[in-house]
Amino acid sequence: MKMKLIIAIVNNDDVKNVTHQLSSAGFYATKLSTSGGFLDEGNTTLLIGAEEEKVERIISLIEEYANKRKQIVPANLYGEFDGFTAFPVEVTVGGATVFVLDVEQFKKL
Ligand code: 2BA
Repeated sequence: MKMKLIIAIVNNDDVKNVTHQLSSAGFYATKLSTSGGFLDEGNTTLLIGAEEEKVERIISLIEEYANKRKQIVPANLYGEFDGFTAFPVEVTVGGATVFVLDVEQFKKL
């Protein structure tokens, strides 16, 4: 059976809902505390190992429970202006950023 590794970066506000839904549906997930390189705010990276045919279901669960949100960031962080003239700029964050990788071996020892 082909295994995949789903790496999903989820907003901290949504992660409880997402992991609850995943485990209720019988999927395993590992949570890593991470932070975004741009906003420098905490988020959570989920590692989810699953058979290939379950990947779509997992992604749609994540999609359903990870919300898109708008966030105001200083424009100098956004790279448009320098220093004191910075006006806030709105960016859309999430719902989730998802990578799907092939797994060469999966073992529980
Ligand atoms: P952050 O890096 O803190 O990015 C937060 C939000 O800021 C992003 O939301 C996006 O709207 C904006 N943003 C990030 N980098 C930008 C840039 N260079 N120029 C303009 N706007 C930028 P999302 O795209 O939803 O990403 C949410 C979080 O997911 C990111 O937090 C980061 O932790 C992760 N992420 C997103 N894309 C990634 C990638 N290609 N590789 C690794 N991690 C990624």
